[in-house]
Amino acid sequence: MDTKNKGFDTKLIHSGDFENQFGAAVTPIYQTSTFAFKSANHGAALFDGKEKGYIYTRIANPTIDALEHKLADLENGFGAVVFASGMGAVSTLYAAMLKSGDHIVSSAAIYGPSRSLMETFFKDFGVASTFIDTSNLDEIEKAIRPNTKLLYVETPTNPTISLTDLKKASEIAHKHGVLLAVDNTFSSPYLQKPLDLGADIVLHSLTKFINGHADIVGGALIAKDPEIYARLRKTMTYFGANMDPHQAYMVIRGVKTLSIRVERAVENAIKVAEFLENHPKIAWVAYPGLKSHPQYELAKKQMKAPGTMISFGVKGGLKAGKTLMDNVHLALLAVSLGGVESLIQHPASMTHASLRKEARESAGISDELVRFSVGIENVEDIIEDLDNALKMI
Ligand code: LCS
Repeated sequence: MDTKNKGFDTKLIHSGDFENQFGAAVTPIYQTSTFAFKSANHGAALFDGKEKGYIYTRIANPTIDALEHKLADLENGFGAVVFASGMGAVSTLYAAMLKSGDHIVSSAAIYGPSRSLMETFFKDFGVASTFIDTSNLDEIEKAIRPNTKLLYVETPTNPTISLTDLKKASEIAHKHGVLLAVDNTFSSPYLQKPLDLGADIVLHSLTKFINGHADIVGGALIAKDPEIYARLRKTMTYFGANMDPHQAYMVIRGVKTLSIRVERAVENAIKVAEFLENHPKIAWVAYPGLKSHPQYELAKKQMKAPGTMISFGVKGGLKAGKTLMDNVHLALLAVSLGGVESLIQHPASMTHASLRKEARESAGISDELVRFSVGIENVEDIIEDLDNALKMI
């Protein structure tokens, strides 16, 4: 079905659909590594690009294609490339867009391995990096050098829940001939569309909101420009970080309910954040739906709703935070986020443990910070669970 001028929810359900032999209502899984050519000339024409068709699943596959079309449509991009994991997308992005002698400017508080990969492997390959607070636009301007090629931003950031003004950040980047890539994992395209705000590339860990059911890992890059899209696709094909057809089928199934899942989780998150902010044992709460958040106004402007991720500190610091985490029973004590189930975790010792202590501290990832991913359970139960755990401190 042509979903070009249709609404976001219609695209969630129907974008990427293709006609199939038996009229199956869902996209079939083409679980095959390779595709037979009709003749030697046909095979040669496919490799040469003179004819369109499938060759080999690392290069392209109909089920994977269907997901890529849907994601490109949801983010208003030219094309999408999907990966075996979010980190497959991160490493392919760096490899495709940066070479020895180049420089990247990035948010200091990003997913730990996205930063560690740059500060270890890519540093050894001769790529320089500067990690700053991208919510401060002056810092972006100051960090850009003549050899800067990429501005890489997470908004909201993992795990500090800080926002960057994407419209203004893209203007600064483009003024200096720098491309803006945005990790949109914490928002999902339902809440925020970076390409519409001026970004050039969007990244997702599909593991999170887009799949939404904690049963696969996956990643995606979506580009606005055909040439950048081609470069990302070529790099993925060489590095072999491709998605599997069954994985793609799972994401196609999961993403169909993105709007209603996120809407319910946001409703819950607002109530959980208010509960935490008013609790005497809580020291601070970072959630852009609270007036106390420094970018409360930016969140209203840039995002459809303030998201489902909350970070907070418990009075009594790390020790008290650990007592809380050990005593919640409804929320799983687990990394990952953006699924239907509530999750709680401790970034300094878990998701961001790969960062140097100084890097964590300068990024505002304090030892006391606890991260909560609000699910779609009954909110009274989520709050009761937190309340009971807080009584144990
Ligand atoms: N980008 C962000 C913002 C992430 O949060 C993650 C994973 C990735 C990229 C990488 O995606 P993956 O390879 O795991 O699909 N974030 C995780 C987290 O906060 N807890 O566990 C994984």
